[in-house]
Amino acid sequence: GFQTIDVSHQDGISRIALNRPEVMNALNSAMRAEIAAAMTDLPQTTRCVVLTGSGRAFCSGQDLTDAGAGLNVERTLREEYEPMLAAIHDAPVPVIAAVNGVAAGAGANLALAADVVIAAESASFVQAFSRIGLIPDAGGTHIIPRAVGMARAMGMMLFADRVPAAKAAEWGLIWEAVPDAEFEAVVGARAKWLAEGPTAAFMAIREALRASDGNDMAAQLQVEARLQGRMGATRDFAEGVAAFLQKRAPQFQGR
Ligand code: T3D
Repeated sequence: GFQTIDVSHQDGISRIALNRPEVMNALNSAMRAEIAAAMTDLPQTTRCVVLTGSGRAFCSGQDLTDAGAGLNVERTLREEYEPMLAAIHDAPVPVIAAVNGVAAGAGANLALAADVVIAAESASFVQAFSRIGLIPDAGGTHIIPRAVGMARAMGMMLFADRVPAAKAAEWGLIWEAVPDAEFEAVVGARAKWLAEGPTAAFMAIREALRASDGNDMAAQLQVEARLQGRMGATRDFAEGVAAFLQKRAPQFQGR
């Protein structure tokens, strides 16, 4: 069993809840290792992961009672943060970050490592790092300027303001902000959609979008042709077309 996270599997959805609510789910060594372990050891039946927080926060970032002078920050990033982030980034199924409350520091960037971020309206995103004399890590300096542009990225990082969920959605930092009362239902419906969907296509969409970062149009057309060639041979494509023609809902198997 896990000590710092709560993991459950149901109906093709694996739910991983950060579970140190007394410190707003701050990340310590154990939690980083457990998130990586849970993400790399998903059941065969899992077709969507929901990463969320217990209590009123999503994650407050590095546990600051473990930090400070003398700590080898670079080693912690390389040996503990990188494997955790890689496990999310390279997950074999879509990952939803369900941001139930504040996401600060590496906790914000942990959420942004997911494929899709859904936040409760009362949640917020804080690049808190410069308040303690650090730079944003855990991938923040890569993902944030691409999502929101340089001016907003710079402002978020220099001023360490709390960016409310609605503004994060308006800026394109996250997919959607939903009223708190509807949050669980919306996350549940989105997770069900992904868990019952064409998993191979979802993973190829992720691959194509990531490849676009360094490609011009000609190179990206090659990526699309290669990936679409693979999709054309899937059962889910055959099923999707058959279901359309028969005017019924498709039954995707994920392959
Ligand atoms: O290895 C390395 O160090 C490098 C890696 C760095 C990665 C990083 O993530 S650096 C950034 C670390 N995170 C932060 O700087 C955020 C610190 N927390 C906050 O700014 C605020 O707590 C929040 C904005 C997250 C929430 O504010 P608020 O007012 O809603 O709650 P609070 O009262 O500040 O916090 C509630 C409790 O959680 C409180 O404990 P208490 O007083 O009830 O006993 C607080 O100390 C604790 N807590 C919050 N964040 C952390 C934490 N304890 C340890 N570590 C935390 N990060």
